Amino acid sequence: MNKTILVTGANGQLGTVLTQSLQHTYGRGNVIASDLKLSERYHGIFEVIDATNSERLEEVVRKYKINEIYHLAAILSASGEKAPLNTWDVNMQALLNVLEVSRMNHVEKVFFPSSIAVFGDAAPQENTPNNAFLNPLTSYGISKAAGENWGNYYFAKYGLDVRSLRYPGVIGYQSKAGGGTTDYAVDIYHKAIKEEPFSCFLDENTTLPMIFIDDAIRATLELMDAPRENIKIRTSYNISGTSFSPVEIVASIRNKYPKFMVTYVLDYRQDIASKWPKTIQDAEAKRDWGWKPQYDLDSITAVMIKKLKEKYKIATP
Ligand code: NAD
Ligand code: AKB
Repeated sequence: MNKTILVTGANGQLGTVLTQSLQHTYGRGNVIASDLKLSERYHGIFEVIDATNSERLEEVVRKYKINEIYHLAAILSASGEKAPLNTWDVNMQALLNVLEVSRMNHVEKVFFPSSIAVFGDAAPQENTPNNAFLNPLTSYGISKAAGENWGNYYFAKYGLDVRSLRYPGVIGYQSKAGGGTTDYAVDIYHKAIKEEPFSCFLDENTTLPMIFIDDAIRATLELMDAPRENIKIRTSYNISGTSFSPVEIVASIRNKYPKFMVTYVLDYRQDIASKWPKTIQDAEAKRDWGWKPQYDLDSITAVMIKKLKEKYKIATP
């Protein structure tokens, strides 16, 4: 059967890259991108959808006979703490709409991105296992933990093929990061290649799990392509890319830009980051669908610098 795919939140950091990748694999005419506003830069079919509006979501699902949804629309951790109840409302309503519209309209598969934000200070911070206790401490993390359980519920009760990954902080050059606690690790490269100083909102020794965008997209597509019977975890899979602290990313960048200046001006995001895992254990993802990351910190730095220089048209001396 032909796939007809809907992506919600397609204008975001992950969505812009994922929709292109899906278009490449399944054809431009089979991928419908959607977000709150039309993206001028998008080439392909685009529908404006507020995912909290279930009628509008259903209208588009029926119009294109959608059979697969990548539900990326969400408010992330740092933006989320500015209006916690609104974050809960948006993130939960949007997900419940996607699950219910899918169930009622013969959508076969749903991808729901979860996050390392589901873990709180009750989980081990090193090698955090898939089944660690979840006590998320942000509204965003609470919505992701609840979302994982709703995905599991729709699979168990209705057989809806919901699959999920707990992404670490995603680092990519194609789009800006969208209001998360890990955003510094994207923004820092933009400053470095323009040879401007960077002000970091996290303490220099705060280690967090991170993943390069190519690894994140490949993990998503590999998870979604795996045979149904291989998917043993219907809440969400831990995936690991690499882990580093601000001082380590600065050192990696200084190999290319020895004069790169960084100051540390901590804010409320430090408190969020300090309760998240430092390293992630992803044995289940490796076992069930063969997950293997390809990028470490220095290879991320090399690609980020090269691609951002191309983007900003900065000549290599
Ligand atoms: P982003 O903030 O860059 O993009 C989210 C998109 O969702 C935005 O374009 C926004 O306009 C849209 N959106 C927000 N509310 C909406 C609504 N009501 N209806 C429709 N669209 C709406 O986020 P991202 O980094 O691309 O993340 C995508 C998904 O992956 C999110 O669910 C996020 O929680 C998850 N995730 C991301 C990361 C990361 O580091 N980027 C890590 C873990 C999990
Ligand atoms: C955030 O920082 O909110 C996201 C995430 C790890 O979920 N990047």
